[in-house]
Amino acid sequence: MAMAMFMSFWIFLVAVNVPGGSGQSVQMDSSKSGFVGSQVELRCLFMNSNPPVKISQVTWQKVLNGSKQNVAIANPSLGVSVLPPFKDRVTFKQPAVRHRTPSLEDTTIVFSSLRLSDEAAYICEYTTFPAGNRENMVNLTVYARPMTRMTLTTPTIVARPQKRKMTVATCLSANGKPPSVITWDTRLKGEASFQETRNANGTVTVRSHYVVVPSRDTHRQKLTCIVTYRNERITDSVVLNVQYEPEVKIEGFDGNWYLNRQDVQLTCKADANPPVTVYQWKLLNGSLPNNVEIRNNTLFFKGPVTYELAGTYVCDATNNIGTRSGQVDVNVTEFPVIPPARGSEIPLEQHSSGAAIGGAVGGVVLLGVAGALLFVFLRRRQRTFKGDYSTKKHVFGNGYSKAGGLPSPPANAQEPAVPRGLGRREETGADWGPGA
Ligand SMILES: *[C@@H]1O[C@H](CO)[C@@H](O)[C@H](O)[C@H]1NC(C)=O
Ligand SMILES: *[C@@H]1O[C@H](CO)[C@@H](O)[C@H](O)[C@H]1NC(C)=O
Ligand SMILES: *[C@@H]1O[C@H](CO)[C@@H](O)[C@H](O)[C@H]1NC(C)=O
Ligand SMILES: *[C@@H]1O[C@H](CO)[C@@H](O)[C@H](O)[C@H]1NC(C)=O
Ligand SMILES: *[C@@H]1O[C@H](CO)[C@@H](O)[C@H](O)[C@H]1NC(C)=O
Ligand SMILES: CC(=O)N[C@H]1CO[C@H](CO)[C@@H](O)[C@@H]1O
Repeated sequence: MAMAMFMSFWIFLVAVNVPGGSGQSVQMDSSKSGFVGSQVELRCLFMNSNPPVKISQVTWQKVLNGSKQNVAIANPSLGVSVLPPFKDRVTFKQPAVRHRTPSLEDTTIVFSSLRLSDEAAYICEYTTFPAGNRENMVNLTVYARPMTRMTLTTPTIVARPQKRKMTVATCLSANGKPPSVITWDTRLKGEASFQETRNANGTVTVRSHYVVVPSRDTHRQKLTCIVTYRNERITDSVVLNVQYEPEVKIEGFDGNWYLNRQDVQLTCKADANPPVTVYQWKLLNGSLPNNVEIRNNTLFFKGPVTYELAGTYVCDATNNIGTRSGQVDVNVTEFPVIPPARGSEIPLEQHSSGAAIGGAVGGVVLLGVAGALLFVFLRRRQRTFKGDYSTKKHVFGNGYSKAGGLPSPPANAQEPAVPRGLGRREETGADWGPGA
């Protein structure tokens, strides 16, 4: 509270120069400012108390580097004079100053079409009789609004495999006074460099380059330049267009290509800018099987799966920037791979607590009891209905059911059907986890 009162008192002192002295004073603003080309009023008021004095002349002067230069003079008997460099741009605000019997209490001047060179201190001096001279001073500051611009180095930036840093955008705030401050806002990982050039007329050009290593990750990233000029914020954004060679992967092999499966296919998926123009398929250490049909980026295998399909398939994808490959190891199994039963896995993964383990143990015990009961039941049936059992056996031995799409392996198959591309199956398995 006391602090605030002190501050306002201080501001009052600064805002209005009230020099000491008896009776008379000249009142002015302590400082004024304006932009190049604009106009500004420099206030000058003669405050007179008793006894009244006679104003014999009012002189406005510009003070720069300690040297004084007359700007305008108002004399009650001789009239008004505005001196050459200021003639067209400075006038007394009150018409009364120019009257035949002038009133010189308010000799405020209007300064128009401000130039940077007008920045100086200005003295308003009253010559009075019999009190002598009274004067005061105002500091005039001239601002120049900068020209602000953001540019991309090139409309399209090419990500080179050498991973060289390059300037992708430049932000410029030219010929400003006071100088601007440039900052960047982006999620791009990069560095900014800053550079300031002082011009002869007192303005400053600020320039900042934003440097990144162009890559797939920098494509479509937004880069914003924030120029702060006095209390203004000017922002400008660009979205990078980065060209990069294809990033290739092959989809379609699910780790479960078994003999006689129908309609399998491999698709070459490429992320590229610009888009891929050419896809090329090949089989490492061999030629593509006869029954494949290539349509755009997809390899269709006509007819049933055979062992001949196994191998490492490579897809070369090409765009303007380059060619990159993806590959997949295809293994063919005799029988379909049956995914592990879901029910037995999920509860264990979701709560790996004592309770869950207890439940699992309980389940195993229960399964054991059920198995024993079934065994006893079947033994009894075998003894009573022998023919019935043989029909069941026949059903088991029967081949592939059309509805499910996945034929079951014969009951007498000794070796388990283990896929050779096991890694992929673990990927799909993750989809059944707690997260899915
Ligand atoms: C005006 O500017 C001068 C120098 O730039 C400074 O010394 C002086 O204190 C200023 N006067 C006021 C009233 O701000
Ligand atoms: C004021 O003085 C500085 C050096 O002290 C000089 O560079 C500048 O040109 C001078 N300005 C004028 C208007 O004479
Ligand atoms: C200041 O100087 C710069 C460089 O010479 C110029 O481009 C700019 O227009 C000048 N500004 C003003 C307000 O005269
Ligand atoms: C494929 O051929 C290359 C040599 O041409 C050989 O080094 C490589 O071991 C072969 N790969 C397979 C899986 O046969
Ligand atoms: C595949 O290529 C054909 C021309 O061969 C074209 O008409 C079709 O649009 C393409 N399909 C896709 C999905 O790119
Ligand atoms: C041809 C081929 O890709 N064979 C692979 C099948 O899977 C086994 C193991 O999973 C690999 O060792 C083979 O190279």
